[in-house]
Amino acid sequence: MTRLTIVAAIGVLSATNPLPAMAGSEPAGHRHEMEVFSAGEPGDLEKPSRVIKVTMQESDGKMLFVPDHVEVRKGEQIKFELYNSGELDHEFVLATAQENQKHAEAMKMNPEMEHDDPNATRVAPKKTDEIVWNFTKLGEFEFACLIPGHRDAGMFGTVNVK
Ligand SMILES: [Cu+2]
Repeated sequence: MTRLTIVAAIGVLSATNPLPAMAGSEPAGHRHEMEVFSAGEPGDLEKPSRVIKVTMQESDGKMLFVPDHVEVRKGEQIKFELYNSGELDHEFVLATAQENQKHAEAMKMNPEMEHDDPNATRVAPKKTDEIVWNFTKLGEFEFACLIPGHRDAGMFGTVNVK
């Protein structure tokens, strides 16, 4: 699967820059070239963050985040400390619920798609990772696991920015 077909499959990038200008430092996985994020902005590691620990897990046929609801003040920077306590890989993708739903559908067609964007990461079993995020916008956002079937199994949570 090439990068271009993945981008086409997602169908969200109407103005993708075809030049490889931004490709130099990119890790594997797909990246959205127009870096506009619905849930705010990537965090600044030089600045302080409030830490919120989120566990990713499976139990009784369900997949979930604990906690599955977070309250944030507008302008607050949050460091999500992620821990996958389950047996499977899980993702944390921060966007709007609508975007995550669309993206999850796209991933059902491209299950090997992985995320390594400022607003998203994939965490292997028993591993940890972090997402530092600046919540610059009011509203309700969602963190979800977009590995096929996981969001449908309950693997999403909400962030309310007030
Ligand atoms: Cu998952």
